[in-house]
Amino acid sequence: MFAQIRPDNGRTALIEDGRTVSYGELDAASRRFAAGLLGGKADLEEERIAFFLPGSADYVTVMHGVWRAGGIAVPLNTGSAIPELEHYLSTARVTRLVARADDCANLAELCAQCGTELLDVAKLGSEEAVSLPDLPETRRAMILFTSGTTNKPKGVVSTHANIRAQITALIEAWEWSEEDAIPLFLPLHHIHGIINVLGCGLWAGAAVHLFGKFDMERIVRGVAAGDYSLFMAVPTVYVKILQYLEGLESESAEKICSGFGAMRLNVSGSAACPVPLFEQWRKRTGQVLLERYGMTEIGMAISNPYRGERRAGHVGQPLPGVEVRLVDEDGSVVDGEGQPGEIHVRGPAVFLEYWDNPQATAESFTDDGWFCTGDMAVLDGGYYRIMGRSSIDIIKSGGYKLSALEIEGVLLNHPAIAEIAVVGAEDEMWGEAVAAFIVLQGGAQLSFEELKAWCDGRLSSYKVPKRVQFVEALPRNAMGKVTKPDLRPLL
Ligand code: MLC
Ligand code: AMP
Repeated sequence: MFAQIRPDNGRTALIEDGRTVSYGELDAASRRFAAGLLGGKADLEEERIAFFLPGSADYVTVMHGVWRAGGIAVPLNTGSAIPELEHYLSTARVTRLVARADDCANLAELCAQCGTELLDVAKLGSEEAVSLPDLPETRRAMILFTSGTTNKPKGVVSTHANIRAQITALIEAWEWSEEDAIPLFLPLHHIHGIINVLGCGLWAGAAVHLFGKFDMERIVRGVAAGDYSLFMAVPTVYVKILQYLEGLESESAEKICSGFGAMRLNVSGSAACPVPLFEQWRKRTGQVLLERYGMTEIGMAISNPYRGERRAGHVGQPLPGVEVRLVDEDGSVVDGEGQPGEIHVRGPAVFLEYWDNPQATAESFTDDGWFCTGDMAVLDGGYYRIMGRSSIDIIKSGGYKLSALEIEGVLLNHPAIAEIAVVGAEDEMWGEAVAAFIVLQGGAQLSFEELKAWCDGRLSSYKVPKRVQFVEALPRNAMGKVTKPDLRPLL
């Protein structure tokens, strides 16, 4: 993976706040960083090194430095609450955490608790010339935390070979080249930002423009100026841009729309792109969005074609090197069109395992090596169409996958809450919004505002319920279990 930074291509790798970093500089910086991490050792031997950094040249240097030194990179969500970070550090048994000086003060107590050494990113490079380990591609490279139908997020482990397969499939399918330029504003603890944008960009020798976060004004200024050839985002971002354009005078809006129209590709994914959004984007910018389907565990699996019909409401066909099948409720492989089934995926891009969790790993694969995604789809005129997820306990909000059970588990610690059911409520902006039905303890009082304030520091902001209904009781089935599907129409 790291080998793909070509130091002598004479091109710009990263652009951050007007500062450019060439491939040669990035290569040298990541080598120095690797040497600093190694501190005389020959190989980090899969030591877990976490980093708490916004999308920045520092982030890229650290990630590649960890890889070059033979460690496992654990990029953290800089928006996480401390208890969430504690889970990541302790689950992955992280030995060292790299952060900026400004953040170190806030992380010191946590690191002391977890027995994790805290390192200031500015102080870690070593000028000493060291030889870096020669690593097999089977070496574990990265742990990303993902929510599922269990209470706490699980660590998805990918090897260098997995990452290579995930990246090269997209380079081939979407015809990435070193002439490309792309803005990167998605969070860098998920594959959309890490693999589809940063990984592909660097592999291709393209220019990646770094924004620490989604900064509408700066990003659309770059679009209007013709700075980018590619744009990749979650549907919420496209909704936000369309809304923003509505508020502009027509000349400024036109410049931005023409900027999008002049790009060679706009991609949407991580959540369903509603057909009206697809149509509005085409009408406003002239771009036909390319929708694709993926998952942390498998990279991108299915994509509409770069050349050929991009069909609204559909995700297309399997990417190069990816095998896909649909399996119905009886466990039979679906043969042909029009019959829904769970998406199963196989191939070199599929992750190795859930970290330290052989049971979850075993449960998510069939005996013959297919990964069971939990997403339902149907083949419809030669194109896959996603129908939803088999579990109501998984919510997709703004492209983030959230576990209803994790959120319920945290909120149940509130002294006024007796019972709670969290669900995803349909939402035009966010796809789904986190919604909670709450039964209060007898005599207790709690307002929505008080609940939100209580969540601060306990949950990342996008996990905090955006809609709440206080109810007398939760509906139950004959077995006494809360029946969530019945709740959604009430929102
Ligand atoms: C934030 N807000 C939300 C929210 N997230 N409200 C409802 N639902 C949510 N999910 C609120 C905040 O509380 C705040 O409210 C206001 O919106 C602005 O918050 P923000 O964080 O500043 O928003 P913004 O920066 O505009 O972020 C929007 C976004 C972001 C879409 C850019 O959510 C994002 O980056 N999402 C992408 C996640 C991603 O990369 N997923 C890929 C996973 S990998 P207030 O009241 O304070 O103003 C994967 C595989 C695959 O899925 O296939 O790719
Ligand atoms: P994550 O676990 O965060 O990687 O999210 C992966 C999940 O996002 C998938 O299992 C799907 O449920 C969802 N997803 C990704 N792309 C799409 C898409 N194009 N349409 C619908 N759902 C999608």
